[in-house]
Amino acid sequence: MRARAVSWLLPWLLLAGGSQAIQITEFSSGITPGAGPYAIASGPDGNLWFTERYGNRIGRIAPSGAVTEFGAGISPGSAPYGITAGPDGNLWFTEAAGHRIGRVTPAGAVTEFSVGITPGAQPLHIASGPDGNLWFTESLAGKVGRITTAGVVTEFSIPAATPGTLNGITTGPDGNLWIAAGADHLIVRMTPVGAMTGFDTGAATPLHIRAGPDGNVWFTTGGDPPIGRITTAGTITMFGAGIAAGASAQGIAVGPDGNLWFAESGVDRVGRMTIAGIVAEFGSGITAGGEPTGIALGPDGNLWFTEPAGDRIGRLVTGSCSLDVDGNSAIDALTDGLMILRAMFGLTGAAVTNNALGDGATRIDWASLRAYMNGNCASFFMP
Ligand SMILES: [Ca+2]
Repeated sequence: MRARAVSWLLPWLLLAGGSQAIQITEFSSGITPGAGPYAIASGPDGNLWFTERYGNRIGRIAPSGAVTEFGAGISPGSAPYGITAGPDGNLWFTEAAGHRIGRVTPAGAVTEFSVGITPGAQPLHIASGPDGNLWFTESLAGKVGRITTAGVVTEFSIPAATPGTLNGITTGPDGNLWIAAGADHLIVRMTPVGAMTGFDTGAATPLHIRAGPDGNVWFTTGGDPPIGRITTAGTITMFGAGIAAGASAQGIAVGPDGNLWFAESGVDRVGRMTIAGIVAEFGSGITAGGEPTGIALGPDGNLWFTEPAGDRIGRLVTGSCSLDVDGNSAIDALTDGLMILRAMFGLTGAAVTNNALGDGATRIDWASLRAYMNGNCASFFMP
């Protein structure tokens, strides 16, 4: 009888739960003022890792928002810049002013590598390659570097590159490296053995670059139009509709919803764009002047972004609302449905959860259930 009563309610709940609630939260506790968090990447340890460009450290932020900073082993004045997870279970980062590559273990132990890197090369962005190595741009040297997880560096010259033009790098869906050569107005496709092809972007100056969810490669320009798409055959399309003037699009990532998400440092927003080019921008919850720059999909299914000018890290919940409120990977009327029903009747605490948690539930008390529903399903359950 009870099962039937809950069953008729669920279709309504499904409809009610369809609304999307984008929620942004900022974290600053534990980040040294002036640190300038810049790039951010998801680590293999369930945390996110970010560079502190001016703080000369690497930061780690847990999905709970707890920050730990690591500075030991990083030479003074190194200016950590790009960061990515390596295939070896460590994080790898560039030192833009130290002209080195750094490796940090999930425990925070840093090793620096400089042998084989052109003096003054200014390494900027770094990506995990299709070949088990790390690849990075050397902005001032006009080269792309490859470093093995053992620290052996090989450099490849980009013939067209003028000093200061190489920015982002990513592994494309085609198993090649894709490189943003900003002031040269080029996207360079490079095979893992160093064969290069350049594609003219016209007036656009490619900055950050990421493989998209659609088999293409997407990039930001920092200018106007802010977003570009390049097919693996080299056909380029630019997108600007719906993006605020002066957005200065920076980091770009693929969200849990299959959309592209990008940081807009000029207008303190995060933008969302479908692969068809439909844009929405979100600024509520971002402190003015923070200048969102780096962005990554976290291990918790949320998007995380840096605010270099505000010394903050932001978390954006895309609002994917699942009725699996107890988090056991199953939507069930007699557990999830019953608890939602009890909460809607105004019950709280154990009166919600008693005899209603599913086997293997990961949210096992009212506080975590309430936080999940309020954060993801646009509900407003009180304590
Ligand atoms: Ca469940």
